Amino acid sequence: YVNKGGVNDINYIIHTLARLEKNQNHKVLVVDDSMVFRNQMKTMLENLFYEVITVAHGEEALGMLNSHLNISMVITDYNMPVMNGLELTNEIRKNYTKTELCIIAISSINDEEINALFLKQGANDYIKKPFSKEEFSCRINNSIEALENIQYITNHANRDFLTGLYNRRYFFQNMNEYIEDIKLSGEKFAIAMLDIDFFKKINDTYGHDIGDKVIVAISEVLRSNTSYRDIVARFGGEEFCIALKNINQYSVPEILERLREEIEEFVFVLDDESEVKFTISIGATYHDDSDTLEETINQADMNLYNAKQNGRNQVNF
Ligand code: GH3
Ligand code: MG
Ligand code: MG
Ligand code: MG
Repeated sequence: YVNKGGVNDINYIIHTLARLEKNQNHKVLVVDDSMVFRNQMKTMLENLFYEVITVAHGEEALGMLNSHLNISMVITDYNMPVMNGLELTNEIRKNYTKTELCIIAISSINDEEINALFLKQGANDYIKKPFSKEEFSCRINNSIEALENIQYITNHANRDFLTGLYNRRYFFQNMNEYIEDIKLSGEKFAIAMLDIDFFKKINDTYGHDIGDKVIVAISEVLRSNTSYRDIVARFGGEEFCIALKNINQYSVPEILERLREEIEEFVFVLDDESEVKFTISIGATYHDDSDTLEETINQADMNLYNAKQNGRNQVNF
């Protein structure tokens, strides 16, 4: 229905067609007690290329959100048994922010306050029945587009451009929140600082571009040899910092030694099929509850200095 309702603006049509392709990446959860309306919504959304899941009430919706990662949008009715749309919106917002999930409320209810109430509870938008298909598709697409933009910006603010690893800013933000969270549980973590050995020589021998590719290759080795819980960050040039979370004290030297070996064994093959090899030095320490994050990082950094002094390609604890 790109061109229904008398809209002939070519830019609008081009924009909408471009959206259809992106919409395929989004799951939309429709919550409505009326089967007729659920099916009608499903058809309209599928015509916009969204992947659609439908449920008949709020509790089912909450269960679906918990079990399905990656739902981008919830479209909820107001009048439903068990839990009305406002209560559902309120429940969802306890766990999902507007930067994670859009909520759109739809109702025919003739109460002027309802629309503001939904927005106050955290809905992104409100659509009053009856509505045209065109209004529906514009509002749904607008909210999804805003979500995409926020997620794009957030991702770029948190990550290093070259490697896609987390950046220093995100590392500190995440770790300070984590340290607050583990105060009660007593969970332990370790910090490792890593620096590529004789990296200047790689740049001087093969050029800066190959140097960059080596940094990317090493990033991938670091990522694939750590847990999804760990924070792997590029702190600068050819220096990395890893937070190993929720550790069993005795496993850390082993994990880091394996990481060092993986990098030592890694072969970077150039276009002319010649091979580049490199090693990394690692300084690490456990976080002590009485220390600040900065103090722990400084300790790891001193240990990295010692690893370099003692001959490089080693882990110093
Ligand atoms: P060491 O074993 O003592 O660490 O020796 P090193 O040569 O690696 O010395 P250092 O860590 O001090 O040098 C880092 C060099 O890495 C300096 C700079 O030329 C290079 N470098 C820093 N950032 C980048 C980057 O983003 N890309 C590339 N290609 N090189 C970088
Ligand atoms: Mg209803
Ligand atoms: Mg360095
Ligand atoms: Mg170095």
